[in-house]
Amino acid sequence: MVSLPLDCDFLERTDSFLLLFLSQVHSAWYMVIKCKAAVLWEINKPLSIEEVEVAPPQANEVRIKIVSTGICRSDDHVINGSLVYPTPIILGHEAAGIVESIGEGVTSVKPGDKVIPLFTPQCKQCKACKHPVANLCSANDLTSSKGTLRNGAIRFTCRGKPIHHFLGTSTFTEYTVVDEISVVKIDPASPLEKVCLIGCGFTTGYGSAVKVAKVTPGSTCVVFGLGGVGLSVIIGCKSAGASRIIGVDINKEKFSKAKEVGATECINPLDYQKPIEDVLVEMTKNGVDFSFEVIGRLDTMTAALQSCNNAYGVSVIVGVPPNAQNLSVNPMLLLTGRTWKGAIFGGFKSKDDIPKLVSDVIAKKFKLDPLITNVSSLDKINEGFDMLRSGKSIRTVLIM
Ligand code: CND
Ligand code: ZN
Repeated sequence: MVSLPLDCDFLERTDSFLLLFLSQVHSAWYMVIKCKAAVLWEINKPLSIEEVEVAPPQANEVRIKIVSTGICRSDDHVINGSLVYPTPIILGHEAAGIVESIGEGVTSVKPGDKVIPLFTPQCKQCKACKHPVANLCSANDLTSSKGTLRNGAIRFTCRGKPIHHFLGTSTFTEYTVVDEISVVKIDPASPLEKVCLIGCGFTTGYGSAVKVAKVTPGSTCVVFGLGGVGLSVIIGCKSAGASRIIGVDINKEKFSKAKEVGATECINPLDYQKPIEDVLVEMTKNGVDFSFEVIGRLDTMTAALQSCNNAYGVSVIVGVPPNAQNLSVNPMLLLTGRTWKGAIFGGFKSKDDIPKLVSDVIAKKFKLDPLITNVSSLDKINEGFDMLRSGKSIRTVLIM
């Protein structure tokens, strides 16, 4: 916790009014906060709105008042069991908020700062953080799936039971506690009800195009899956100067929005007799320069790979695949010269890059508005998930 200078010398020098004030502030900092949160007690069940206790932040931890949080398909992957995490758990990883209190040793944020929690942390010490390009900090909880803070701690309790953290963030709650490496200060002018999308969807998609694939001017791209992340890939392809951007989705309701953000054409695999990769190779005379799988299915990952040019195409896996399933591919697909890669969080180094992306939003370099189709409240979170599953929403943002 923030240590106030309550040593003996200080006590003697300080008048009683100031001391009373300081002790009240001090105890407020140590207080457990009771607030509302959406708890997943077990998989394949709706989230339950509960009163939870949020413990104060300990050393190198930060307690955040969440202001807005988006509903991403990765949260749904946990609900349906395709991404495995321990339950009970508080999901949510795409948010913006305000620091409420800080633990001892925290220097990069202070109470009152506007912040974004980071589901991909940046410790700046591990090999990945020190690598010039890599961004998967070894302190991440995606690969370990522990459902705790970095030191194994849990700061949520509900009905007397400890409730797990998700990806070091847990944002479907009015207050959360994160490690300092999992939060970054953003511009005080940030519109918090929108920049939550910088915490996952926009950044993941945009970075997959500009940073991971490194889309080139005049190139042809195909994006499989036109949800919030896929549309953000399209925004990235367009800003990198791609001249042809083909959207692929089995839900044609997604096409108008895809065109609004930059797709030059959209196709539905259900409209064709032959495999969609063959359709794309024909349409583009030997395959696209860059392809992106932004759904999280094994068949579309292979189709995306096969859609790119066999000599120089680059295919990026963005979608999170179902747990414990493997792909079998003919290595010839790669031997001829294709590159197959994937990335978390669009390859961005979170602490370094998020504040810049937020500044770009404030400077109107990108618009997040087309991605936000619904604004709702924490109480209506299950309806928000239903909208995502039925394909009726792109992003629902919950305002807390
Ligand atoms: P969302 O569900 O909004 O979009 C997926 C889209 O795919 C929908 O429009 C579907 O209609 C479409 N679709 C489904 N099946 C098919 C199919 N067979 N062929 C063509 N289209 C299909 O999801 P989202 O945009 O929130 O997330 C997309 C994926 O990205 C998902 O797997 C999520 O978990 C993942 C992701 C990855 C990362 C990362 O860091 N790599 C971060 N966040 C989310
Ligand atoms: Zn996400």
